[in-house]
Amino acid sequence: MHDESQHSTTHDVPSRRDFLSSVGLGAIAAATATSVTHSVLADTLTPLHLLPQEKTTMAFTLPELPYAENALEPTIDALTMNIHRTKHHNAYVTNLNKALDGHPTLQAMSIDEICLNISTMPDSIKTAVRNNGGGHWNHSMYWAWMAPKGSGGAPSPALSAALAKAFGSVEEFKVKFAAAGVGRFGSGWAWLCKNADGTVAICSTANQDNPLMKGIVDGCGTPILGCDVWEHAYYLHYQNRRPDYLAAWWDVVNWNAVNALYA
Ligand code: MN3
Repeated sequence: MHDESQHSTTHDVPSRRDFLSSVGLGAIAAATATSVTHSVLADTLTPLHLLPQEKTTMAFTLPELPYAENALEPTIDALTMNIHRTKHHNAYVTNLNKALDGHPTLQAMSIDEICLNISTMPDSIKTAVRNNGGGHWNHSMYWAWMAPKGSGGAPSPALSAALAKAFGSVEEFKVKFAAAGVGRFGSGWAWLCKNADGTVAICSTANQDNPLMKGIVDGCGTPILGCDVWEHAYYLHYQNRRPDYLAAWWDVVNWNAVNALYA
């Protein structure tokens, strides 16, 4: 465990340096209307600082979308986007902050570090941090992993080669990824992960767990793409038809973001 007595609110930069220093969608929170007209994250992804950039307060905050709420229609309707972010995601942020209250060392961590160090969290808050910290990381990335149709680019040559090696082709990857999402019983996420040797693999997790959570989720690499398969992600438009949501979702995947995370 961390020695919280030695630290106050002023952590220096290295201590909260993001785990994936070369990849980061941190700018998502800062992405404002001025940057949303491009291929969405192309700008904000360089230099990718994974999620929360330097926090200016001890509290985590709900990121803004890097596109309009209706920008993903018809694949994902504006009302779903609104409820999903301002209600569901916001609740994860609120409850994460509540759980971390009184733990300044943990508050000073980035959300990447929180997930990576989930096993070392105090027992009294571990479940709350796992659920709500995972929820915050997963959703912040989910917004960044999507882009309006036509603006998300395509898999890079390097990523395409890795997908072909692992799954036969990019199209076969999509089928297998969707199957992982459909096969997740109840609520959870489907993931594409990069292994240390550059190979890629698909996995899925329950609830708000993610592959960064070593000690809880083992055997997965670093997540470079994830899809929310909780019913709240698709129910208004697709009702019970999770396979239809997963099939349509490729229209709004932000491959530029995935490529950057793979690189
Ligand atoms: Mn969700």
